[in-house]
Amino acid sequence: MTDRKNKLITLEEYIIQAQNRFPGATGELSQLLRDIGLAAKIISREVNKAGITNILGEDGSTNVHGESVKKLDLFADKQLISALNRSDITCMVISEENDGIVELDNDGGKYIVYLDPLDGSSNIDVNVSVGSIFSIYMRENTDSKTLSKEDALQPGVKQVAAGYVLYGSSTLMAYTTGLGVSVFTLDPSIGEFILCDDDLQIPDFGTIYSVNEGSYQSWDLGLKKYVKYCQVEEPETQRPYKARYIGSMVADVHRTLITGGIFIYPNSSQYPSGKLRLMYECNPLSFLIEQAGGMAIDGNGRILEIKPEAIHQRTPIYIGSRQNVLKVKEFLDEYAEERVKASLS
Ligand code: FDP
Repeated sequence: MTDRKNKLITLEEYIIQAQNRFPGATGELSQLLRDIGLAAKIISREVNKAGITNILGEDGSTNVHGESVKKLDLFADKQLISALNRSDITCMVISEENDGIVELDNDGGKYIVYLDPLDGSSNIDVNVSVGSIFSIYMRENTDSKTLSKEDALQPGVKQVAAGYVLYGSSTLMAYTTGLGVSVFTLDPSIGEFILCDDDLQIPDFGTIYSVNEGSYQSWDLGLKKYVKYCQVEEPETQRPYKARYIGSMVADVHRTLITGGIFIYPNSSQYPSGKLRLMYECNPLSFLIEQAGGMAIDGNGRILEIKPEAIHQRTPIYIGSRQNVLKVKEFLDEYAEERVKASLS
């Protein structure tokens, strides 16, 4: 935890202090993070009173992935995009809720922002934690006036910042600019995010595994064997591990970041390329987890090194404590041949 325990530091102050450490910084990224912080407060307020204002439930449409859209998803999408449109910093937004790219009014904007405005939204109606995820890239091609999807297809290693806001028992924001992970909790009485940790580290090993076991039959053999390994009684290796699955990636990954362990959303016969989205779910959370000392892979290599081909691309993910991720990789590698044989038969 931070050693500045007796001094409350707000998100705004912290961002300015961090910016001052870089003499050449223009302050634009800081402004962008502050804009996201503002939208997060508005979304948090709405999430907390969702039942009262009858904003719960589906709006009747489906998003680009064919999933039913909840009213709060749309609200969160709108708030974040209009917050980003306030300052001339962001040229383009890609959001789970929009099929194509959303061009903002700022041709000269330097940044491209990916958003999952309300992750885990199937949990909204049952009062379970949901979150907003963001991932920020620099626009590389500044010569061309026109923007295209290609400008946005950069691998995760090129993120300049990423983070999430978790609307849980309290509202919390975690972000990284590549210099560790900082965490803030929203104090609703003063409407400010207050710094609670400025260098969060994930335990190197944890005793929780998190995966939707209902899909067990459709997994590759390596993952089946790994999950059976987690369930074996062996006190010397602290097994059996505990199973925990919220069903909101942002909440499951947040728990993993704090307590250690592993969160998995694999490929399966139902989702041959995995279900979760590379650009606005897996990349930002992988950046954070790596910055906290953990690991994130797609079963073969690092998530952050995947070369994206589409803005809404999906990927399998194994993310969490270093030792746990390395262990599942051993199982996946050991049974990789069976996987190839199965795909050929
Ligand atoms: P949701 O569909 O509720 O938005 O983003 C997809 C996601 O949630 C993740 O947050 C979550 O981890 C996963 O889907 C849950 O999927 P399953 O219901 O297949 O377990």
